[in-house]
Formats: sequence, structure tokens, C-alpha cells
Amino acid sequence: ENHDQAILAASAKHPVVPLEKGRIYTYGTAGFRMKADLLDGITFRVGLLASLRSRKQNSRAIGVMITASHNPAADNGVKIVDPLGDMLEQEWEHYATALVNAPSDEKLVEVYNRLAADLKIDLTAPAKVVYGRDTRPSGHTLIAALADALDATNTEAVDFKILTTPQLHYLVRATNSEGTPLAYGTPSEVGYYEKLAEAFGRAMRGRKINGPLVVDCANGVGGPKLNEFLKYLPKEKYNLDITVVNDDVLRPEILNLDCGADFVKTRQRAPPHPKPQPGVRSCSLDGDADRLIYYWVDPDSGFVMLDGDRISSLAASFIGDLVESAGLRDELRIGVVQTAYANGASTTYITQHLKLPVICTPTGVKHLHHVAQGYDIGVYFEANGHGTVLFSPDALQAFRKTQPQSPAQKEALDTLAALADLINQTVGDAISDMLMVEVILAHKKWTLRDWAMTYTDLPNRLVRVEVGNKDLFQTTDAERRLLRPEGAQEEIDQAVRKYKEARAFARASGTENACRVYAEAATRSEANELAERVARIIERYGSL
Ligand code: G16
Repeated sequence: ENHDQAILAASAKHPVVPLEKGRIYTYGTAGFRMKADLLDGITFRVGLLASLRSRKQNSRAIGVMITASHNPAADNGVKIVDPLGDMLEQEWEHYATALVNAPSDEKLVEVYNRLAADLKIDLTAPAKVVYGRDTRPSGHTLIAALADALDATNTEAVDFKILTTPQLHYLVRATNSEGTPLAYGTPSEVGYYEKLAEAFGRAMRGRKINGPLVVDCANGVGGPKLNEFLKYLPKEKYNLDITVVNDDVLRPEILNLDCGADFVKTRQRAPPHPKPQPGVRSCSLDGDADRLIYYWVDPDSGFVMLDGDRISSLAASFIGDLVESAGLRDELRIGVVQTAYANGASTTYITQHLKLPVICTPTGVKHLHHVAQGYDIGVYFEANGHGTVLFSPDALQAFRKTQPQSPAQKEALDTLAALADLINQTVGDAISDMLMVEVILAHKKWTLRDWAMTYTDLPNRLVRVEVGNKDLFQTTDAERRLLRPEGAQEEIDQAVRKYKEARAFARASGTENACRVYAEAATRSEANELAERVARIIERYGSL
């Protein structure tokens, strides 16, 4: 079977907007992400790649998600999900880049056929792609471009319509594992809610939640989905009192505007609307519900934030204790994965106090996920609240097969097994992570203040710097140092030396046309000052 004519005809309807000379579209931290009006042709071509990927993967289903997550409403993005629900294998990112940058429809067909030949893909084999999108209005037309690509390549298409990103990841894995011993869950949105609700009940083991919780959904897809999910949770049984706010998805322009996990993390304050009630437990999701940040406004000390590092250390500490009680300490290796953005105090707490190994990777959950898979229990979170906990097949087996010698050991084993079902195993999932945090706090009988007391964050500051060409900035050492432009790192080092207990780094964003600067130091004013200094260095080198 030959798809050439069909691809040529369809591609003519979905042209890629040419970039200025010398620049290309690249598959970044989270796929292709940019202003939505540039994405039609790109999405079409990603559809072609998804079909190739499915054929290469023995016709298993591949996922495509249309979302720009925390970015402004006018942006959108497209990314591919592999058969087990994790991110596209990195080697294939190059193939995506090659297809997307083919300079004409004819060249596109050439690249498509060359990939098929080089990768020994049988174009007559069945192919299947499942897809979804967030609430951005542009998602609708992008889905049409994707569907045209699937049609042209004779690929079975399953449209799950509007979803959170982690729901789509779940659905890909559930679709591919259905009917096997490793069945992940029923491949439907309802199946997702039922699985999480059931696991939450088992993990709670009769405990009660300690106080109301306000959940800010960034006016994104998490709003309607969380409202739907709450119908599956018996409120009285758990003393569950959740108020969903910023869940207006009918006015697209307010998506992520002055609310959501990215706002809270970067601005280090609560969303102004609705007016924060002092002392009330709160958390924020981002625009596609894969990030989670907890916080409260303290009547005495003001805003206190519990970010991804806190969620990570909370999970590692609780799960570590359970593994000990389950008698599996010598059997299962637990590790924590962070990025350069992790607060230094969290790394110290995890290594010195919890006595667990920490590995630092570049930004992007795909990197963290990969390293976390090397442990029996791999806890990974980015400071921005994106992460999850992975359990290896050996760990799952140990939870099920170990014969408990005491009620306490049985409880620990059962709770671990329940957590492994509750926590999304495919990718960071704000709704699932929120339930995990609530389970842990309920078991420990902790308030958010108790949680915040475990260690003291080093004051830190994150700055976004607009530059002419962010691709000038190249990093090494898990993004902690700049290789290029030449001279920039020396200047950063000089700036850092002026402060006590200080650290700073700069890197190009993989999702926005900007650089990010992170600084931490002994005091708030020093952290701010250092961040500003480094930002100015980056600005200067970025305009050379
Ligand atoms: C995406 C990635 C995250 C990353 C974030 C920011 O998040 O999935 O792993 O931390 O972008 O990346 P960068 O600093 O390179 O712009 P999301 O929530 O936007 O999909």
C-alpha cells in the first residue's frame, strides 16, 4: 500500500508556515508548542509520524495530545505518547523534526517513505492513534488536521475529545494493555475515574481528611474533569470537602490568567481570585492538569508554598516508611529524581534525613521518568509540580506476594499496593497526585503547616528573560552550566561568588521563546538580587 497520493492531497490543505532562514521547528520539552495559528501543518505531520510509530510498534495504539498546558490561551501544542503511556522515545523526536521541516509536500512524502524504509516499517500493517485535546478553542481545527493525516495513512483514529493530558496518557496504556495480565484499567474516561476512586478508598483505609481544600484549576480542562471526578468519591466517608475554583472554560482568554500552578510557583503567591481565605488549604493545577502546587495564606507569616520538591519529599518519606514497615527495605531500591530547579534544601533533606539517593536530570518529565524507571520505586517531581511515583513490576509483585507476619505489615503492604494504583504510572497527573497528597496527610494526620515544617526552603527566584534567539544558549551538567554563548557562564559564576550559600543557572525554555534564570541564596533579597544580575547577563548575551 502506498500513501503518497493521499498524503500529497491532504498535506496541500495543511501547509507548514515557513520560518525565517536558518531556523527550524523542533520537538521540544513537550512536543511542538507555539502560537496556535502556526500549528495546523505541524499537527498534520505529527499525525503522519504517529501512524508510523504505531506501525513500528506492532500496531499498538499511539497517543497524540493537543495542549499548550501552562502557556497562554493563544498558544497550542502537539505531542506524541508511546504505547505504555510515557513520552515519545527520544530518537523519534528527530524524525518528528525531519517531517515537520520538510520544505514541500513532495519532500514530505519523500521523508515519510525514507523513514518507513530506514526503520523497516510495514506500511500495510494496521495502525491506531488515540487522541485528545485541552479546552483551547484552536484545538478543534488542529484535531481536524490530525484526523486528515490519520485518514491519509489509513490509520484507525479514536477521538477522546476534551481530556486532561494525564487522562490521555492513561487511555493509551489502558488501550494497549486491555485483556492482558498487565491491564492498566478500562480504556475510557469513566474507567479512569473509577480506577482512581477505588484505589483512593483502599489507600485511605478509613482515615479522614483534615479540613476543606480549595482547588484552583487555572480555568483549564482540570476544572470540568475534577468536577466530574468528584461524583465518584463518597464525600462523607472521607470527610472530603473540595471547592473547585477557576473552572471557567467558556472564556478561553482567562486560561492560566493570574491563576494556576505556574502562576503560583513563579509568582510565589496565591491567585488573587477568588480572594484567598486565610488558613484555608489550597492547591493549583495547571492548564492541562499535569502539575500540582499546594499552599495556604498564613494569618501570621503570609503565603506558604508546597511545590513539587515538597510533594516529592512527602511521597518519598511516606513510601519509604511503608516499605520499611512492609519488611521490604532490603529488597526494593527507592530513589528520587529532581532537576536543577529543585530547592537545595529539599535535596539536602532527601539525602541526609531520608537517606535516599537523588539524581539530577535536565528539565522535562521525559528525562526524569526515564531515570526513575531505574529504581523499584522512583519518585520524580519537577519543582514546578510536575511528577509522579513509579513502581517496578518487582515492587508490585512484592506488595502482592509478601506474606505479612503482623497486622501492621499487612496494612503497609496493602497501602503500598493501593498507592501504586492511585498514582498515575504513565506521567505526572495533578488530580492523582492531589489524592496521593491527601492520603499521606490523612495517614500522618498532618496539616499543611506540619508538612511545611519538615525543612526550610532556601529563598529562591525564577525569572523569565526574553531574548532574540534562545537557541544560542546551550547547557551541560543537567542544565546547571552554560556551554554557550562563550563567556556567559564565567560571568554567572562571578555573580554567584558574591553571595552566601548561593546557586544560579540559566537555560533556554523548551516550551516558550525565552530563557529562564533560577537563583537561590541565604536571604530573599540576595536571591532576588542574584536572579536579576544573572538575568541581565543573559539579556546581554542574548542580544549579541
Ligand atoms: C512542560 C514539561 C515540563 C517542563 C515545563 C517547562 O510542562 O512537560 O517537564 O518543566 O514544560 O519547561 P521549560 O522550562 O523548558 O519551558 P507543561 O506543564 O507546560 O507541559
